[in-house]
Amino acid sequence: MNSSDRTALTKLVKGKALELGFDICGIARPRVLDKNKNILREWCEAGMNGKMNYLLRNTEKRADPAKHMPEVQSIVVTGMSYNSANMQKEPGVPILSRYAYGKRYQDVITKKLNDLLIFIESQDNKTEGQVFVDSKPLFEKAWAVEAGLGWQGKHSIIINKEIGSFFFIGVLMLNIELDYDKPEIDHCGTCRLCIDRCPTGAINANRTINARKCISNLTIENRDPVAEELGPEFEKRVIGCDICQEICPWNKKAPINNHPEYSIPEEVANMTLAEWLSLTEEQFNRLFKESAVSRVKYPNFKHNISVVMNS
Ligand code: B12
Repeated sequence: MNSSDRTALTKLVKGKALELGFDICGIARPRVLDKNKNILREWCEAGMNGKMNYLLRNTEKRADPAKHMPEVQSIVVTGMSYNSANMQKEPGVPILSRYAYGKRYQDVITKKLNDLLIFIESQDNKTEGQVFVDSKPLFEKAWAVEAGLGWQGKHSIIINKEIGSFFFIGVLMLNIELDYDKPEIDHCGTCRLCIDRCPTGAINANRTINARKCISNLTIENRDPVAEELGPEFEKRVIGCDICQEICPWNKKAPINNHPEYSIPEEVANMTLAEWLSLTEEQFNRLFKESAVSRVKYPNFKHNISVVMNS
């Protein structure tokens, strides 16, 4: 492909990504992310990964896109905002993190990236691609930085100048060359609001977090029920946590999105404290079957509600 065809196709790919419902899209040049690999290993050796032992498996593959797709030439990275207009309405109820409001992002984004791939194939029939949404070992945040979507904030989440940090990342590797974007630079400066605001002191000074203390990890990934004595620190966060993102100045001016996929169902938004405390297994299964909440089993969810509300 000559350079003007490549530029034209790049424009089409980015335009199609927006048409499919992504808010931002950039393209990274593949390379081996050795620095990230070393930081990950040191982080796990220091026990910062908590019980997420899977993060130490496949570190070579996590750092090298060619180990997933030997013929990779471009890494398309998308961001889809979940900065939803609708929120929980009743005061004093257990707080859901926004990423658990709507449908599982892995399902939503995988479908959209597959549609994007079909579109690119229709433009160039030699195209092959692979989709990644938290499904295979890959440094998704690092690729978002490489593709110019944002920088890694002190809370370790990617922040974009226009849409803030409440967005999910999706990755599409392609065997064709497109025009590459430049990596984004840091815009946190001396701000340390997220570090100081985290109620459990889970944010390290080197753009990583301590998962053993992170409320998000302890309420979702850690599979064990939350320990009784931790309840008072959790500020009613029962599934995931947005405190480090809510305090971030870049999110104060971020636009609200209208993606119906990530909107909280009215029934959940209106639940009162009494309704949360008497939530039955049938209601839990019905209300949260398509949401990230379903990663937690009903008995643990009930236990976590009582622990965080007893504070
Ligand atoms: C494991 C994981 C978690 C764990 C650990 C979080 C973490 N910070 O690692 C837990 C369960 C706690 C978690 C929580 C959340 N997660 Co999560 N999680 C992941 C996952 C699967 C892997 C992240 C990872 O690689 N961690 C390993 C550590 C070591 O990486 P790291 O902290 O980014 O550290 C890097 C930097 O320190 C960097 N670095 C630091 N200094 C320097 C210097 C140089 C020179 C260089 C080159 C690099 C560098 O190198 C390190 C390695 O890359 C990704 C999906 C994916 N496959 O990438 C989603 C992902 C990061 N999660 C996501 C989300 C939305 C969340 C939550 C907001 C959900 C919630 N509301 O509760 C919270 C946020 C908590 C937080 N502050 O991080 C999104 C983030 C989107 C974004 N805009 O960035 C992702 C990308 C999923 C997705 N596809 O959208 N998550």
